[in-house]
Amino acid sequence: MVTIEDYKNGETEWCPGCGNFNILEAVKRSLVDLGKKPHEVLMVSGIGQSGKLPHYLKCNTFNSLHGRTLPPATGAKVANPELTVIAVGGDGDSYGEGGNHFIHAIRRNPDITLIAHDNQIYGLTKGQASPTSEIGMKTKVQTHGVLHTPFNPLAVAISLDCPFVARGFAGDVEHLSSLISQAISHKGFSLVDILQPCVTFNKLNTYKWYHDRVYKMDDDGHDPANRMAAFEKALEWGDRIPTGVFYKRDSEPFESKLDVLKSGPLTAKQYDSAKLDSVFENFS
Ligand SMILES: Cc1ncc(C[n+]2csc(CCOP(=O)(O)OP(=O)(O)O)c2C)c(N)n1
Ligand SMILES: [Mg+2]
Repeated sequence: MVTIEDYKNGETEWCPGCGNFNILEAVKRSLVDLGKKPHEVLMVSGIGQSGKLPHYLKCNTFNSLHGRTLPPATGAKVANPELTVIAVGGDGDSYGEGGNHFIHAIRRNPDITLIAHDNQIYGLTKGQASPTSEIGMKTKVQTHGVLHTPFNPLAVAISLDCPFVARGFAGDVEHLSSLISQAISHKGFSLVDILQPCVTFNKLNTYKWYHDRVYKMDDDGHDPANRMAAFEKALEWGDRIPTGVFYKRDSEPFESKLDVLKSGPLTAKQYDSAKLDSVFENFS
């Protein structure tokens, strides 16, 4: 039997009260609830406070570059579709520097889950505005307030027909863990955007700010099969902020369409070094 203890790995370097603690707890609970053993799981991250999450889990991990979480996660899934692959990124990592990868990974549709720690700020680099920061938010760099329209990851994902789109809140571990479990279990690309207070650098979107606004769509009778309704919910942001599963549909993941994988994972195959030599010779 798998337990939380199996995934425990060292001390964290996050600030006391950081929303990342609850995200880490929710991820562990989901993996344990799904009965995933640590060697069956690969966590891939980029650079950021969020990118440290895999360091604090005892399982397979890969730490990529800032904004480059999804390409290695996709590559690993294709090499070994039997792995449960989870990509972890910040709002800057996933939607800023990694914005193009976000869009095209959804189109490619590998069976991986993206957990986006959306604290509406660049945490690691000490508090610059991120793609999801609100207009008018003042930072040490945006001294007159943010001018750009915030990026809406959920609306973008739904517009690309992403097979599973959800939003959780780091202040509600139980609900968040249920969303992460559903995302991991759902076939195809899954997005879980997580509202995550950054207690040090984001003094606007605090736990109280979120608690005053966040509600669960499940209690509202939202139908995740209804794409138009999902899109409308994705545009709701203000006095009320919806969380839960916005949209889901069945899909055939990228790796299932690849003939080369029909006879088993690439990682289980013997390679023919003579063939490889002739390929290398072509480039010499
Ligand atoms: C290619 C590259 N560009 C920029 C940086 C600098 N950098 C590191 S983390 C980061 C932003 C972190 O913000 P976010 O992704 O939201 O993660 P958080 O720390 O808030 O969890 C930036 C700009 C870098 N390390 N590499
Ligand atoms: Mg961030």
